[in-house]
Amino acid sequence: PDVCVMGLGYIGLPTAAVIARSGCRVLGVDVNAEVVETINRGEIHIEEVDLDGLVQGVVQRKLLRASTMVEPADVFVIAVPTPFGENHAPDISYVLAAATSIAAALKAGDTVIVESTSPVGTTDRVKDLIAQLRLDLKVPGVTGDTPDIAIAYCPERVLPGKILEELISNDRSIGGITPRCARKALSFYKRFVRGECVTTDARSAEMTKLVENAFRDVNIAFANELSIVADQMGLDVWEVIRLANRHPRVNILQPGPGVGGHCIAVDPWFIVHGAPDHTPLIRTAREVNDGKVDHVIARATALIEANPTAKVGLFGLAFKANIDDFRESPAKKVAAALAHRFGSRIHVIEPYAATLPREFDGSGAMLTDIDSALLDCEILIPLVDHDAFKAIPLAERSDKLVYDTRGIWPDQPAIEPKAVGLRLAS
Ligand code: SAJ
Repeated sequence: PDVCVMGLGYIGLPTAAVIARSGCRVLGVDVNAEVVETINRGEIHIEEVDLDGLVQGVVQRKLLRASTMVEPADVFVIAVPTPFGENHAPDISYVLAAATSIAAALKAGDTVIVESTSPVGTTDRVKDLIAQLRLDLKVPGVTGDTPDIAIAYCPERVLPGKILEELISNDRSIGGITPRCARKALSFYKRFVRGECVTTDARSAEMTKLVENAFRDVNIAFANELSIVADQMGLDVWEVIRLANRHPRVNILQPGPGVGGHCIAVDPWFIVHGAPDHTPLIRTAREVNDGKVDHVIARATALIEANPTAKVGLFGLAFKANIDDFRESPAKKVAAALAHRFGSRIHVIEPYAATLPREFDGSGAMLTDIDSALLDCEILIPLVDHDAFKAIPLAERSDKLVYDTRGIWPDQPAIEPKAVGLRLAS
């Protein structure tokens, strides 16, 4: 192959497919043999808009193939997960394991690119590891001015649901271990990226990725904190934000039941872990966003307890609007907690789910559709801003008790605080 992509998950598989479509022969490597077989059949194991057709096409044209074993290639792209472990310490063991298997296949002239979101210094660790494993190769930043290989860090910044589009249209930061490494990586990305590719050093590129997601987390935390204050004061936070955003330099994000997904709730911890004494704001933002889940559970519980005969429709389980990804979802956490507390009173509406996730096992809650929920439930609690929920007309919900955690029904009349059991807006 020309290119070897390590890790065939939400980033690796779309990336491998897009590179293959640009005409390169791509080998995708994953430790999971089932994933490898699925892709070699031209099928996919993850959900992403238009990815199935693309993968099927490039597999048929023999441009993409999958394996559990690395093979020699000109460019290696590492797109494996970097979870966090105890005390939110980043775990880069998958990146180092991928680098170890790549090291064995490396030859002079090759380029190694890390794309996995990583704490600052990870690409240096990869470089040192390769230098240690391959004493016969001149490694940039380690041995001499004319290294045999190039090593760079180039984070992705694609939005789930729009991955294929953003992989091509977004600008990229390309951080080399040396400027020459950055130029080498740049020429690779130019093959399939239409956005601007900006070169820098590896550590700055690593930090840039973390900063982007921490920026969003801090701003969402601001909105979530406002919503808790507004609850306490009996104000409509959505109205306040709408009005404040009319200021030409104010742009407050949207409160919700918490922050989900696999990046925004994780990456800020990598910064905190790297500088624990200097990150009170980033740390607090994480805590505010995690704490929002408990606030929503408490408020919903009060409303449900204040109306002991009412059935409850919980709208949405996904971690954000219009996608079928339920992993790390605050909506799912809220819904599962309420399901285990209120059992068969809970009706879950999630057009993107065929069955309730295992977190609901034994709770007695049921999955239903929008129309049945509107017939059966007196309490409605939107947890995700799916378009299908937003489209429910006021006439169908005007007589309901609504706790709108996403602000999807701005025309919904306010309800009497007594009916809501709103003592504990804490
Ligand atoms: N959310 C709110 N209020 C908002 C915006 C988002 O509560 O105003 C919530 C969402 O409902 C969701 C969470 O935040 O639970 C994250 O959603 P998101 O759409 O902000 O981001 P992700 O996780 O889908 O993707 C992010 C993106 N990063 C940024 O926008 C800075 C994406 O560009 C990154 O590539 C991705 O993380 C990643 O892989 O790092």
